[in-house]
Amino acid sequence: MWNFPLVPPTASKEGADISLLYWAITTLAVVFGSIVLFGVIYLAVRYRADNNAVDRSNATESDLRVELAWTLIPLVLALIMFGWATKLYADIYAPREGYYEVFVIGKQWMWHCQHPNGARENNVLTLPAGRLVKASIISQDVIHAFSIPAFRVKRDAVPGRYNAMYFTPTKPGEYHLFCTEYCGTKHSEMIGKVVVLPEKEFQAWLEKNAPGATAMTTTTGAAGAGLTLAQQGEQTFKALGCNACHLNPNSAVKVPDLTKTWGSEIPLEGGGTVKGDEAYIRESILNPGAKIHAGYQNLMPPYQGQVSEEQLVQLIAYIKSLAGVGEGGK
Ligand code: HEC
Ligand SMILES: [Cu+2]
Repeated sequence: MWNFPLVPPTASKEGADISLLYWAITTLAVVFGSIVLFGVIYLAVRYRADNNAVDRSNATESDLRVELAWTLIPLVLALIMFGWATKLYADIYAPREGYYEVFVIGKQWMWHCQHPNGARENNVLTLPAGRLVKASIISQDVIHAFSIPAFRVKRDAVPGRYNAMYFTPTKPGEYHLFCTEYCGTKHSEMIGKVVVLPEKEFQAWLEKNAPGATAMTTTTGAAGAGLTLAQQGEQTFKALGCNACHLNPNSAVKVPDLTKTWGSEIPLEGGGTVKGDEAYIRESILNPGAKIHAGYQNLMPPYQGQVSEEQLVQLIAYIKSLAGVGEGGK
């Protein structure tokens, strides 16, 4: 059937709020646009050169009341729109808690998604309806943008940095997923779908797609079969030899306690502190010299070029789990 909707469906809680703002601004624009347009047409016709019926003798040159009205009314309306939009943006993009977290890695030209239980998907993101979702988005190569029009959200996928995006899918169904930042030859093919399932079906889906389960959708091979994301991280941790120093009572090198890294304020050599979050852990692995934990020496080898984005996501999940942090943050 021919189907060409003018606006995408609205399928998230945040999307409903954004749609309301969108239609309010559109309505205002149409109303004021019409006043101006029809005013112009009316005046152009009425005061056309050959219309002798109008009296032009006492033409008003200026009127302060009119000037004030068309300055102040639009100003107030613009400020209201600004305030409304800013509040909405801040509410939607501010860190929130109690979420279901997925990691999204953009690469030329696909989206790779990882779930906490270890399930992986390419160009498909399966999510539960009615739960707050946090997508931690990063790129492996160039800048991409992760956009779900039905949820009215989008966030850049930037190399070297995790960008968080929060939303609450409300309606089960299938929705478009786009890359909305030109990223090379096959940018237009960097599309996929978001599948929203009712909670129960979602749990069943998770079980079925957990690595090691029979109906496996894994494309990246056996690494970490049967393991959650954090457990895959533990394996990676060992495979990369991190445990030669960390979490090793016999380590020859004095190292910070990784079970305390996540979520704490870490004192830095040379003063200042940094929050133990994804960004800090990522940098500590790739380029440990950038920020030295106070009281320790710059003895950790840089792993830049030796760990993939997928492994970094696993390592972060592992270090997070060491701090006793389960799903949902905090
Ligand atoms: C040769 C020993 C050594 C190895 C191997 C090593 N590290 Fe480190 N690591 C250190 C030292 C020393 C520090 C503290 C100095 C600093 O901040 O760079 C540190 C700091 C860290 C920090 C910051 C922790 C904090 O609380 O400030 C993280 C995270 C980390 N390492 C993760 C890893 C991971 C993951 C690996 C394996 C990919 C690894 N390390 C391999 C020695 C090591
Ligand atoms: Cu892209």
